[in-house]
Amino acid sequence: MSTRRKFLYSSALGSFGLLLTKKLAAASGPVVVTGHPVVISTWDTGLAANKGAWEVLGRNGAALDAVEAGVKVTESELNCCVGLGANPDRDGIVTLDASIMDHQWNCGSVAFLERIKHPISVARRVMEKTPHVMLVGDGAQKFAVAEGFPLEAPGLSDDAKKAYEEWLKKSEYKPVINIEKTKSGPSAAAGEAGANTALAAPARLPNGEWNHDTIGMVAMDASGNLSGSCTTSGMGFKMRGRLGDSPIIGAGLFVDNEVGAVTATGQGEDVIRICGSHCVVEYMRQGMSPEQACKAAVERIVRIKKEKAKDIQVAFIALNKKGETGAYAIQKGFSYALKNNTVEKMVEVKSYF
Ligand code: SD4
Repeated sequence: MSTRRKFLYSSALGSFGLLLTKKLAAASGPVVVTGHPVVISTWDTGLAANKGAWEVLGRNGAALDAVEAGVKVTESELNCCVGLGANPDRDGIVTLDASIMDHQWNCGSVAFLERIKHPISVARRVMEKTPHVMLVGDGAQKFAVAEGFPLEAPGLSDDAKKAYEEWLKKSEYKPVINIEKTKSGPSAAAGEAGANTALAAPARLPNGEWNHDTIGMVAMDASGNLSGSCTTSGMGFKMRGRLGDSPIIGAGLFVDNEVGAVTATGQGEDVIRICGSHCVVEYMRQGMSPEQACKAAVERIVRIKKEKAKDIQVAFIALNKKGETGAYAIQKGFSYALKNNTVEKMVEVKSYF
């Protein structure tokens, strides 16, 4: 074969090979990183929760088991915003929301659930034992009891009782006129509920902290599979029956095992309106890094909310298939907890403001 013919032959083979490689890559999906488990979760409480998750991930357990075990740690703690010790709604009753999703698009959630200590585990039972994705209120509680979850005594933790009494006093709660809205600024309302002061929950708690917190956790196990969980009591002193984003798959939590896993915290109404966690996953699918994707979703909320964005906090945390993590928030002060084989730390998160 002449040199020129050899060259043409080998470059044709080369192109064919390249084409084949590309096709195979497309058919088999993204690179799967194995052997490097990682877990991230929202806020400081995430450190202890990650430890719980690591008991599973560290012995090569499944991400799904890890994200359930991890957030159960927070549900068991006395906490303003997660579990039965948390702040109640404005009628003085604690109602809990939770969701869970695995690496095969299986998902389950509970909302408006009372007197059950581990809503995340009930969400998992909904996912695994019913043909449904979501159970709420009495139905969710009945299901939980039938599944053997103890019905805890009604009532508030001492801390929540104090906070509620304080809130009632300061806010001069009345069903129609809600004075804390004026204290917290005109955009302190729970989303578009702002049109009606009676529907607004305070943007800040009596101690000045943002009135929201939750634990959201996403993890990748040693096999490279992703899962996520999210559990909360929602906004303190919320209108009775109010649901946030946390129990809504695609809003407070979304896992796509081909792309990444995302969870949200903050003012749920504004996460819901852009299907926040799903939105971040889709940005990552388009090639953005976890942080870029979270930032793009935050910017979308800020664009929608305009001036009102100054008074709300929303943050996303994200994990992609390479095990890379990132986050972004509207306001300063948000951080997430990260744990892998070599690192265990809090990560300060960049913000829009
Ligand atoms: C919610 N995102 O219910 C949840 C919890 C939270 O503000 O952080 N509340 O909206």
